[in-house]
Amino acid sequence: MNPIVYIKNANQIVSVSGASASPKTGKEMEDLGLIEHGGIVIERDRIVFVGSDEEAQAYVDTLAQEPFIIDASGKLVTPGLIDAHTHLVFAGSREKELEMRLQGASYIEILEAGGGILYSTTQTRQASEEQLFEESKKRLDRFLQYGVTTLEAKSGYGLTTADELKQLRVARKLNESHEIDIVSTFMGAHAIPLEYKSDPEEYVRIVIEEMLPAVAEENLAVFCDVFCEQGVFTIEQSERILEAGKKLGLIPKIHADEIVTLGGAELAAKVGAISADHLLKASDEGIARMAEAGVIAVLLPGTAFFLMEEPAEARKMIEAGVPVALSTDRNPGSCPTESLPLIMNFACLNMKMTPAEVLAASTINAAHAIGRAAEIGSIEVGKKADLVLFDAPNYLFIQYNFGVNLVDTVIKNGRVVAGGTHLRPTGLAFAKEIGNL
Ligand code: IZC
Ligand code: ZN
Repeated sequence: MNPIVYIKNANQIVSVSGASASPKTGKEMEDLGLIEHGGIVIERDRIVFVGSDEEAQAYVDTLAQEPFIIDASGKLVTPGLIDAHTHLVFAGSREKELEMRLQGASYIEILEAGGGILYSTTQTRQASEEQLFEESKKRLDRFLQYGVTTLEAKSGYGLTTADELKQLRVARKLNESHEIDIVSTFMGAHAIPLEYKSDPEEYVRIVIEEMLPAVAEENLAVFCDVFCEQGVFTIEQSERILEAGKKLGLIPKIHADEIVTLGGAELAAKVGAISADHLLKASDEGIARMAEAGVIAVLLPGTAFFLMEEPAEARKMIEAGVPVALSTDRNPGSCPTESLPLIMNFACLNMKMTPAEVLAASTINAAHAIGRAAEIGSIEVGKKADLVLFDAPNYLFIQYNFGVNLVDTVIKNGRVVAGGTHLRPTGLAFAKEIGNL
């Protein structure tokens, strides 16, 4: 018989329903499909019922078997959080750069001096697949504790065909073995490696003619991303790389207008990118083009915070009708955290997104940004049972009691897979029981 799990008597359920076909924009981002005193029923890995707790009880009463009950009294239930932008797979760390930046060096100066991404590239090239797997798995475990059930992972610390493939193969293995689902992005165009510093065009040629076909051949990525930035890849090079990716079936994404206003937002609209990410310095024209083309703005306020920069103009984007998603940008240089809830706090407090918009942005809109909205991102019948129980009475509370892990229980594919700092011993025993189903 299929196991049935009944999440009983949640104080509040944020269902984020009704936006699986297209991402939420404007005022729609405020509509969370709230259910007070709700219940959810799960069969195997799918949600089969969501509604008031009385209705949920009536639903399970009709079933021929006893459900496992998860008591959600006093708790908030949301869809599993989705991180649509991470650089998950790398070796080593860059804490020394924090000190350099505090002494006045800029992120780009550190990169131009052979540090930054290039330092992580050296470390990643030297690492075996096993080492990369272990280091990245630790980060994934932490993501899960913060309620993340699906994330996107980019390559881009290999910068040779073999080393890019190595990173993507590690991401694939992690996807196969870890509770978190991983959607991969090829980002060979993350930096010009030192050996091509005097001939960046030759590196672009290698990305287009060697790396992209190899990635497509092994079916190792869904998306192709480019660090389109002054001193990294130009608009023209980015366009060529993304168009070449498109021909091989890879959907474009862009690191756009992070440090200077280069026209990355406009390029995202032109090439039909699924998302443009960062956008700290996006022009009004770029924002308008993104709205017209339906490009999702993946905003990364943890990066702005860690680089001590002004964050993206989220309010302007939402008012212009751009669908906004939120993500960590987890990477060793400009955002070393797995706490998506903390990023949500930054979105609220530093970008003035409302608590409702923040939740839409880190669930259904993030699902759209990785092409998974038909399966995840909301609590609706038929979707995957990826859920987070927060030790919070309502959704406002998780922005108010900021910077602490309020995650109580994480459910992935209908199974309890993690508890946060508040999971009590009884909860752990229960998690083991359900986890072994
Ligand atoms: O390792 O610095 N911005 N890529 C673009 C990054 C940050 C990652 C890094
Ligand atoms: Zn990034």
